[in-house]
Amino acid sequence: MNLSPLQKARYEYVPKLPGMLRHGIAEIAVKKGEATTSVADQEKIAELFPNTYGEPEVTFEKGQNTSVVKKQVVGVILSGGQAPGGHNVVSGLYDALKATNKENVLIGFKGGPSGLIEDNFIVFDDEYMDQYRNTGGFDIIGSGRTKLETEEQFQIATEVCKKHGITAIVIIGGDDSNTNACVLAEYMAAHKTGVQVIGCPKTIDGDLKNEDIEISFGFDTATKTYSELIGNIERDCNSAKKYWHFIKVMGRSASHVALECALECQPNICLISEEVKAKKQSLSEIADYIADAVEKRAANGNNFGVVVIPEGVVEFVPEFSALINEINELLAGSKADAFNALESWTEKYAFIEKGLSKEAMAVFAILPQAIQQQLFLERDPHGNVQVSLIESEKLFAALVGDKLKARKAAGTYTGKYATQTHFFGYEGRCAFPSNFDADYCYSLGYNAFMLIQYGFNGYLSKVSNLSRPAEEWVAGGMPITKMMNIERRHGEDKPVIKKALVELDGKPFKYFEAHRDEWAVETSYTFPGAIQYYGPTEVCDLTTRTLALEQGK
Ligand code: FBP
Repeated sequence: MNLSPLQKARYEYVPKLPGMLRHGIAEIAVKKGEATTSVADQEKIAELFPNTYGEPEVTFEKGQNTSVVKKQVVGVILSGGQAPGGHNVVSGLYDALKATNKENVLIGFKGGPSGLIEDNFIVFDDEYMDQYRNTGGFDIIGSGRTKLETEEQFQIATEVCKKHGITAIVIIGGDDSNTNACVLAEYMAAHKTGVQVIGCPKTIDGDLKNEDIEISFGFDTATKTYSELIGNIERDCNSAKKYWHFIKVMGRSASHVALECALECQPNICLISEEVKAKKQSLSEIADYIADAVEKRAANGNNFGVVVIPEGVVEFVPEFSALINEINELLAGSKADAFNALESWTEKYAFIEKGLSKEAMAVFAILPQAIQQQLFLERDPHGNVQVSLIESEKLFAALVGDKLKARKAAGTYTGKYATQTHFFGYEGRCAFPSNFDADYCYSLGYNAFMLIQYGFNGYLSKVSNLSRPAEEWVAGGMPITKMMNIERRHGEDKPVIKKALVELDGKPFKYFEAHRDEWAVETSYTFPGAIQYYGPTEVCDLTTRTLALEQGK
């Protein structure tokens, strides 16, 4: 492998552990807290998880290590979308495991959860591990989106564990993967397999967050990467003064990523999906809202600006999700064949017009033709429209253009409107982890092993007090059942970890709300610049504005 100078330098970086884990394995003691209950639906969750419910929160502290010494064989899985820092979770886990006992073994299941079922694995050694320290990506073992949720999969997983003598599995994933980790932990306990299951909170989307998980790993680096790019575009935009840039940022459903980028960069407009839903805004209303800013800025001679759009926004527009449901219905099963047999777009349009309700057709009709066609071309394996593939940055650029044309005709707007569109997503998921993510992830992995060593099952590795220097971070674990509630999924009541959307009464949104009118009209851009790995702490180790605001900083 050809190594860049930065990669070589990052190999030398020593991630910072929470102070309480810095004294060496022999001096890590465990302190149990109060018994826990789930965030909601306590009776039902307790009934579903009789072996793992109600366990106490735990914290590690300096003291004598009293864990039982036995050989540990640990399996690790990376699950779902990449997030910077995943490699450091593995290296933290590996280092703690080896520091406890040189005979301990770490097995990596390849390609995500399916690696466990297919028994596709590697055994880590120092040489292999060292190639991945402090690097981005999940290529150390790969990742995948297979869900571990059926009894049959659990049986196979148990067999695979038996074969390797596995004593614990660490699942590094988002809310769904950790929900499944919790179900697997209960299965392992109920069947007395002796296998412990520990989760680690990952996702750049930032929606695995609650009173115990302050931030999911990867969010810090991904938002810093997008903010750098948005800041650069803001500078370009303010230099050339000729384009409105519409920038879509990743985050499948929650708008945490968009909000954090807005707090970092102060663009003219940032849409927040959760607000769109709460206010039941229509596409036309959103386009008018953006067009108002374009018009006001044009009146000041500023025919340029930056609009940030969260990836999932269209799903939060009530009339748009109603349209999607009707399209899914219109093309369900064999009905799609009749549609596909039509040759011209005019014929197809007539078919659609006949099939949709008047309300849905009204929404469909205002969409640019390219988006209309996307809705009928891009289907998932179940035949449903893939909303995440809709180019909403182009959609809003076009809808605003229509509004401005009308305003020009009415004589209220006289500016120039030229657009550029961008999507920032995958480029943020595998960046070299920021110092924060490198430290946080290493700590999560190290800590996960301490949970294993002390015999805990069905716990999430928890590191908190994160807006303070790493020395003051608090390491421990929380039963995953504590984060569960019952939700209706695919027509069934299921125990799941509650997904955290942007809270409209939360401090980050309130701060944004208090400033956005000014940002819309003025040019108040801020330029975060590239992630800094070396230099003063206040530049290199700083975490997100979201976390700082949430923690009252
Ligand atoms: P996770 O929730 O698994 O962490 O993935 C997040 C994400 O990056 C979303 O932001 C994005 O919508 C999605 O993955 C893209 O998935 P894919 O890699 O399958 O295209």
